[in-house]
Parts: sequence; structure tokens; C-alpha cells
Amino acid sequence: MNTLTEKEPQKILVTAALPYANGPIHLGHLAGAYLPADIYVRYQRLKGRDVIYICGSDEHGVPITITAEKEGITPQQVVDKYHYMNKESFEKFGISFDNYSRTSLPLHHQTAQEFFLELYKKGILKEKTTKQLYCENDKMFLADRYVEGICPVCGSPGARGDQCEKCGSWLEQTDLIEPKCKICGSTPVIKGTSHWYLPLGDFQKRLEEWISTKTHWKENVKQYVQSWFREGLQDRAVTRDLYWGVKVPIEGVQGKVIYVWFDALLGYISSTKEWAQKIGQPEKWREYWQNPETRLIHFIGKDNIVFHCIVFPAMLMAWNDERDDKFILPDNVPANEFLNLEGKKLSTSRNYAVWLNEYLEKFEPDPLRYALASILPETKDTDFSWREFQARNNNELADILGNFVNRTLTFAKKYFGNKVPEIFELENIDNEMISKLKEYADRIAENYENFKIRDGVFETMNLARHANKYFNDTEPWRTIKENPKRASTTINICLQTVRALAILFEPVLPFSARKIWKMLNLNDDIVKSGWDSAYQLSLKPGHQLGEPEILFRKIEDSEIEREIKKLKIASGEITEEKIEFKPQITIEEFQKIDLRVADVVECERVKNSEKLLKLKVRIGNEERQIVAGIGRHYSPEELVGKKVIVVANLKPAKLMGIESQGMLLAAVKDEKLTLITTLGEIESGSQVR
Ligand code: B3M
Ligand code: ZN
Repeated sequence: MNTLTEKEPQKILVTAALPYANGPIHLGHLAGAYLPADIYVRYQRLKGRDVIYICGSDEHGVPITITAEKEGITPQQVVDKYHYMNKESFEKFGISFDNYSRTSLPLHHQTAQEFFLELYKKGILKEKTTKQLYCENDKMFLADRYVEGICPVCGSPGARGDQCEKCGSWLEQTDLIEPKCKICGSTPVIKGTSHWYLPLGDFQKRLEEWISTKTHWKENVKQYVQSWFREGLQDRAVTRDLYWGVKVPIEGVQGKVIYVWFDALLGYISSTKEWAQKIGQPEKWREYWQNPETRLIHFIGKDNIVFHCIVFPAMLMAWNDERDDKFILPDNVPANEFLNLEGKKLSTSRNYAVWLNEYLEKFEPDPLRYALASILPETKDTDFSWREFQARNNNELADILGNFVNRTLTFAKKYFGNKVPEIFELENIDNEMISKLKEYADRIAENYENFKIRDGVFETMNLARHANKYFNDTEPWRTIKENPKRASTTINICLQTVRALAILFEPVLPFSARKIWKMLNLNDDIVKSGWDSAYQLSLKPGHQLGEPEILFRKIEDSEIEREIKKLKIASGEITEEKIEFKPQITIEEFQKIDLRVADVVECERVKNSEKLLKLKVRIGNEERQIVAGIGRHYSPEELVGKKVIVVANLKPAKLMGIESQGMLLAAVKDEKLTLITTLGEIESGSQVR
């Protein structure tokens, strides 16, 4: 166990598995690595530790070229598309990488080639001529995912040339049963080719010794590794007959690239180098990677354990021999199990997944961060369900945390001039609340230090629960009349607790934490204020507060039903409804409708209505007043100056007593509505036909 009293590490280097740039990020990725790592890193930053969070896109290997073939574009186009898409999704989701690199960078190619050459020159990499599967139809060796067959270990079909996803075994393609070419489906032949092998067996003893010191590792990780040792480590090919990847840097060798895993693992190093260059200290990466005082932590999913706990350490040991610039080995690899979705296995190929970019179009990041953090598959596979997501948002974020923040701030505004009131005499119940702040800050920290992210998040919400109880038990709404000094003390402590909650929730709810910070009108950087300031009661009486706002909106049933339906369609449980079209009309009938382009000149909300907006639009030189039921979808400000399409010859009607002289065209699906506008310049008054 790492306890807080242990000697403080000087530096922490956190990595999260480099996602393949062959598709968008989904919930499985987030729960496996990126979110727990982000929570951990944000916590460490609040603690003032020197931590960097390193990641990037894995842009090589067969996953990329197969996607390119499927989508009919080049591998370069594939990685460009998904690298930027994923980088942006991570940013919007608040994943706070210090650097998000990509393995197609020259800096990475150099790093990987230098590493490969070092091992080659030391004579560690062995050249062997072997038999590999070759497709005569496609005229190529079927590396990795280009071939599929029955897994020789567990017997399940669909195992790839290099790995069976079902049992996690790392395979030699020639051991596959009934192999088939992934491109054309034919049975490949066996043909000779030569490759370089990393002799893992030569490192087994050293690896076992090293891992035996890692008593603090997670049980699941240790067990995976032990089962590898029991089987005995084998030579593994680290080159491939492919055109896409890092070229094998040996003179005279052509048409061969370095195996994607060999280069991707080194991507952690090259991404750190890029980070160092960006901050103008190009050698600074060494202070992390080549500093025995640094703790290196790899966040990954369980399917990547062998590469991070055996292959990468062996590669680093091989480099380190007879060199002064030695790399550190991982201090911990807190690998997670898998996340299922509505009781079923996630499947990207069947589109049975929740994609981050699509999620972010509909919801805020924090509710998902919280819901996922609450069910991280830390010790066993777990299940994400939309209903649970909704419940966590509505019943916990909104009703517990949001409610406490809101009732405290509105009370301060109503009764104390929106200023922090004074503390008078402290009673037992107050002292208890105050001591809870430190108690929880320490308990949450202890959990995070030990990679119990779920428990840490759970305890943070418990503090908010306790805070609500304190508010209820002290009854400020009553004491404000009978004993205003009591109410003043209570609200002061509640405000201090709101501030504490912002800090302690920052790792999991970074956006909401900053909203709370703003509502408290605090201008310092929440991260710099520090974890331990959470219990220091630093809000001064008289401090002017900001405006209270709603922290979490409730998520409606209809929003959740829409998502569940999407998944049911993907899993084949239901089929998409057929559109029922209206009966046909003639062109003359259609031409009776006078559709016009109009400019929105004014817009305001209709009093006492959430749904209705009152617009003034100009159609040519005529002004019209239109009342439209779009108030839940648009704010008045975003419509002024926009072009809309108006049904201009509709008989006027009254809505909530206000005359409406026309109707706006909008596209509607379920709960979603979007106004129809024009693509390109056109004068208002123009006919639409
Ligand atoms: N891209 C596999 C994966 O996305 C691989 C991880 C590389 S980490 C160096 O699961
Ligand atoms: Zn083929």
C-alpha cells in the first residue's frame, strides 16, 4: 500500500494507452484508461505534485490499413481524420493531457528506429526465417488482423493473427485454426519470410524478479502476468511485411516495418519528447523517463497488460544494458477490466457503442465523467446503462451536490446580501461538519493514491450528502428568524463546504467545479488553491459572492429512451421504424403555400412560457410578428440576425393571447428540433420553392 506518509515522489509520469486512430473514442476506452488516469492526474496536480499526463494517437498497424480499405481512403486520411476528432473529443471531455501526440510524427519514427537499432546492434534481436501466411489472391503476407481464424487457445472464432480478443492470448498467426484472409476470405498459403524477434524468454528471470517487488499491484494484473510466466515467455516477431508503419532501419532491408506494438509503446517516450520541445526545454523529458525518482504509471485496459508489464519492460531492460541513459520501468500498471453496455459486450464493428463525440453533442461532459467514474471496472467487468446514468445525474449530481450548492448560495443571497456571513459561536454540530472536511479530503486522497478511483468519487459524494444533512439539521430557514447569528454561522460553514466540494470534486467534475468557483466569485486558480485548502475555511466573512446558477440540469426520460432505442437497433433487438409518409399532393396544392426567406430582427421569450419565443421578422419590406414553440431549443439571442423560412400565407392565430402572423419551418425528430435556414446568401422576401 502506498500511504500518504511514504516519502513523497519527486515526479509522476502518467500515461494512458494510445488509442488507435481508426475510429472515435467510446465509453469503453474512457472507463478503461483515460478517465481514471485523468482523475488521478487532476488529484495529483491539486496536491501540488510534479505530474505529467502523456498520450497520443496510435497511427500504425493493421487496424489503420484495414479501416482505410473499408472506408476507401488512404491510411494517412484515416489517421488524420480520427486523430483530430479524438483529440478534440478528449479536450471537450476534460481529459487534461499535458501532451497528445501521434505516432506518425518524424520525432516518433526516429525514436522508434533508434530504439530498434540499439537492440539490433547489441545482438538482442534475432533474425529468423519463418513461415508466414500469405494470400496469393492479394499478393501479400497476412500480418496481424489481416488474417482471422479459430483461436488455438480458447477455440473461439474470429481470433486475429496476433491476438484473440476473447481470451486475450497473444498468438502466432501460424497457430490459428482454419485461417482466412480478411480481405478476400480465401485460405492463405504458407510462405517463407524473415523477421526479427525479441527473445522475451531471455528476459523472463529478470522480469520475474522485478515484478516480485511489485506487491502493491492490482491482483488482476499480477495474475495475468504470472500466467504468462508459467507458460514461459517466447521469442516474438517485432517486424512485419507491411508498407504502413515505421520502416525497419536496417541497411538493405526493404518492405518491412516495425511491429505496431513495438513502436506504439515507444510513443509514450516520443510524446514526452514532443511535450518537452513544446515547452522549450527539449531535454526535459529525461527528467521523467531517465530519473529513478520518477514514478511511471500506465493506465490501460486488461487486453494491454502483457505489452505493458512484460514486453515494454523487456524492451527497456534491453536498452538499459551497458548504457548510462537508463529508462525507468513502470511503478504501477492499474489496468482495468472491461465495461459492458446495457448488459451486452461493446462492439465497435456493429456500432454497439456510445461514441464520445456523439455523446458530447447532446449532453455535458461532467455527468458522464461522474457516472463512469462511479462504475469503473476496477476489479471486475461492469455495466453502463443509460437509466443509471440518468439516475446518477438526477438523483446525485442534481439532487445532492447541485441542491446543496444552490440552497446555500440562494440563502446567502437572500439573507446576507450575497456576502459570506460571519461565524459566531461554534456548536458541536458545526465542529463536526468542519472536521468532516479534513476527514473526507484525507479519505478521498487515500483512495486516489491507491488507484481506488471509484471509492474516491463515492466518498466525495458522501461529503455532499453529509453537507445536506448539516443544512437540514441546523435549519437556517428557522434560525434566521429566531437566532440570526446561528443562521450566519451555519451559512458560513455551508459556503466553506461548497468551496471544499468544488476542490474535492475537481478531479471528476472539472467543469462544474469551475462553475462553483465562479459562483463563489473566487478568482484564483482552483488547482493552485490546492487539495488541502479544502478544509482551511479560507472564505473571509464579507467576501462578495457571485450569481447562483443551476449546476446540473435534469435529464429527461425521453432523452434516455432515444439512446436506449439506438442501442437496441444496433444490437438487432428492434428494427428502425419505417417512416409513414403523408398522402401525395399535386404540385398545384404545394404551390398554394407561400414560403419566404425572412430575417429575424428581434426575439424575446414569451412571459410565463418555457416553450414560446416571440419573434419580429422582416420579409422583404414587411414586418411580421411570429410566435414559435422553440423556446426549449433556442435562446432569443442566438436567433437575432439569422435567416429563417416562414410560411407567409398562414392565417394568423393567437398563442397565449399573442398574435402570430406566420410559422417557421423546422426539422423535428423525437425531442430534437432544428430551424431551417439558407445555405448561402439570399435576400429576405425571396420565395422558397
Ligand atoms: N493502440 C491498442 C488499443 O488501443 C493500442 C494501445 C497502444 S498503447 C502503447 O487498445
Ligand atoms: Zn486475400
